[in-house]
Amino acid sequence: MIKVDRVVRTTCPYCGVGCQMDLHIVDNHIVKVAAPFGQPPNYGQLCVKGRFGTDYVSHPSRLRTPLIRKELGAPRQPATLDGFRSASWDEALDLVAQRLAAVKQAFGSDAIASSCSAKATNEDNYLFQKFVRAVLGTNNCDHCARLCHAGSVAGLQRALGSAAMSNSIAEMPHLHTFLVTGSNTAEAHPVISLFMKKAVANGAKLIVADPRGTEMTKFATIWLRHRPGSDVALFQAMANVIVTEKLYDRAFVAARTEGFRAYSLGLAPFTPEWAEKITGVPAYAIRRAARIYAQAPSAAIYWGMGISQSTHGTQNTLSLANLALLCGHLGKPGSGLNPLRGQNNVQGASDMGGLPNVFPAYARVDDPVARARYEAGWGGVQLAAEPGLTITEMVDGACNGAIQAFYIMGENPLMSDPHLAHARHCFANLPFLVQQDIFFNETSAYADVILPAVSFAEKDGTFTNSDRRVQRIRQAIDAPGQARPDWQIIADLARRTESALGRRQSAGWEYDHPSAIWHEMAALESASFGGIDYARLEREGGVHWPCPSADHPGTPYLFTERFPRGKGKFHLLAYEEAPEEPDPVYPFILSTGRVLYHWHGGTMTRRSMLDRIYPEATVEVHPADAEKLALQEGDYAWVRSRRGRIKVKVLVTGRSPQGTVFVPFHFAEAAANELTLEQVDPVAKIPGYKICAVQVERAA
Ligand SMILES: Nc1nc2c(c(=O)[nH]1)N[C@H]1C(S)=C(S)[C@@H](COP(=O)(O)OP(=O)(O)OC[C@H]3O[C@@H](n4cnc5c(=O)[nH]c(N)nc54)[C@H](O)[C@@H]3O)O[C@H]1N2
Ligand SMILES: Nc1nc2c(c(=O)[nH]1)N[C@H]1C(S)=C(S)[C@@H](COP(=O)(O)OP(=O)(O)OC[C@H]3O[C@@H](n4cnc5c(=O)[nH]c(N)nc54)[C@H](O)[C@@H]3O)O[C@H]1N2
Ligand code: SF4
Ligand SMILES: [Mo]
Repeated sequence: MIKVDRVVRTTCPYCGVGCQMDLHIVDNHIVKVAAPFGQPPNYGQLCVKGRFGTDYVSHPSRLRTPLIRKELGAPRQPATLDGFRSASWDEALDLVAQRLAAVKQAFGSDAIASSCSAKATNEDNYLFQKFVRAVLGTNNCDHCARLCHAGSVAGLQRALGSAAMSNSIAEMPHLHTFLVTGSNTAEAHPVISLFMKKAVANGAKLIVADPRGTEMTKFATIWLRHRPGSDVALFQAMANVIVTEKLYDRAFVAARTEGFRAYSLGLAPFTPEWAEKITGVPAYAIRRAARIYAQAPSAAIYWGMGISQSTHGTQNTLSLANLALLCGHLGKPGSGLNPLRGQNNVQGASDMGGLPNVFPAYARVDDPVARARYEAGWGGVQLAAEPGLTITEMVDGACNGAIQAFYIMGENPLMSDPHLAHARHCFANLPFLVQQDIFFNETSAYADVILPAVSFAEKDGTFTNSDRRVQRIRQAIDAPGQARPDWQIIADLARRTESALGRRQSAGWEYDHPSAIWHEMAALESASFGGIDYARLEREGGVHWPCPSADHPGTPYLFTERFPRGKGKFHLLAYEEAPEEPDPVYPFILSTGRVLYHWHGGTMTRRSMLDRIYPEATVEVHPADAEKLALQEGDYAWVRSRRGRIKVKVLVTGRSPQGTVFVPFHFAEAAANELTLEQVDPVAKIPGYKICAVQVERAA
């Protein structure tokens, strides 16, 4: 038996479930990961990534010193690590401060773009947006939430006025009825899927609406296998049934909603027979699903990227919100509208104001009262009232010269953005790029300065999981080399940028510990966070915000009395086609997404033992399509779109429907985003990663 030096309780760095884990440390290495029983949200469960995938933190390629591009200022070419030299923190941070100050002075604040990180802590993200807003003077701050639940957020804001998951994970085993759509829960939120399966074992009815067969479809009472992109037709037809058959909750509709009359009259043409033609789902199945959902005493809806990542992501979300409002399945246990948040701290990065239109707790930048509070709280600065640019707009801005400098913390757009050839062109055109990461990733190749950050296991802070539960992470091991926690890098950079701008040094950047940063943030947004502090998190393990005071228990489910916008609002929707549909030259739909063993651009999981289990990119091809294409399992195929091509290994499987192929986006050497389309939802600005047209051909 090896003797364990210490066991440190922390939160998983991968997904939004926010599993609590105990890191067993020997000799500054994580040698084992266990999960505490009796502790929400995971009650002793972990998936393979939490259990075996944290070994990336000890990978030899961790960044250990700041790096500066050797040929600074020369026309930009993508560089390998050899194109960079080590530098001291003083040299690197002074260079960044001077360049950012120079851009601000020459081109104005809005020529600077920034991206905070859903992998970093609440404290890191609060400080990041404070630096961007208070020192750089712009609201150009966004993060991967844009590529993720932006469609859900825009839809929920319109329907309810709030975008967070309404109910808690702890309720799941006791669900009566639930709808899962556009979520490959068993691979993307594995521990949540265990609770869903438990609910089914306890007798719950499960409706799955997904074009692709997933583990969850095996547990479904009814599986609606609709055509990709036909969600509005499917869910609006369910609403038609609920209204026609008078299955809706009259009392709830009267007391808590608005716009019902016009909406219900407008629903008449959207019959199940009409929807059958568009979705491919038989009308009787649509009727049956509508009855199951409407007649349940309480029913929850869970969804993922199949709904949000669409050029109609806002509409898709509204079509789900309409169902919940009709049936009164909101504001009580086992109900609600629940977008399953993806990254470990995407909820937190959004809550902390890492978005172009809001401060922490979603206080709007164009609201003079909120602005005045932050101007006073941040030492008498003047803040911009105009909302900033979104990620996709900032990348485009680099192309057309509107953006002159980009500061990216913990994101990898050159794997995660759509249409990578376009994104690379934009980054090559950008005059100054600063990256702050734990590894050299695909985006680092375009950086001028790279700042080494520490990982979740090497710092203190908090993450907020998918059900709004604020939980601690704790330093368990020493950082490699000179790497520093993100919050320390930002605070140091902020002080240096203030001096480069010739500003009086404000006292706003002195923190001895992340708890002091939390304290500052919570005081500014006490209605949401005032009752949460590190001492309480130590005692209770986690608290669901909103939590306004120390004696408040926290809020596991929202909307008991009212919606943030007052009444819930119905929206009648028009069904629209995807911007690129298959044609004779590009006859297949490409759908992209995730596999259990890998994480996004693979920066972390491909430096983990998980890579040995799933070492290369794959394309799922339906057996009937495989026969036509003369493809067999294990062959290689070229997948081509109008934007690029990749070579991938063939999996022959009925998981994807005929006519659709699925490629995960985790593999740099065969990056799915070479193929995807950059068109975005007009409201949410999210790309439609789930549908573009491709051809598939056997590779020699
Ligand atoms: N292993 C692993 N887990 C992860 C991640 C990871 O990279 N790897 N990433 C995390 C992040 S950031 C996120 S956002 C989540 C995402 O979690 P998910 O959204 O569950 O993940 P995706 O693989 O994108 O799966 C989307 C689902 O949508 C379905 N779909 C495709 N087109 C349509 C459509 O038109 N309509 C409907 N209704 N469904 C459709 C697909 O068939 C698939 O089942 O996962 C998180 N968890
Ligand atoms: N085709 C296609 N593309 C997609 C999607 C899809 O379904 N299909 N999904 C989209 C979605 S939902 C998302 S959320 C995005 C994700 O897109 P990104 O957020 O760009 O992807 P990640 O690979 O998670 O990047 C995280 C980076 O943070 C670094 N990191 C980890 N921990 C820390 C830390 O503590 N500090 C710092 N500074 N860095 C850290 C990692 O090394 C990595 O480089 O991808 C989007 N792109
Ligand atoms: S379910 Fe998510 S939070 Fe839990 S162990 Fe797996 S990746 Fe980590
Ligand atoms: Mo995501």
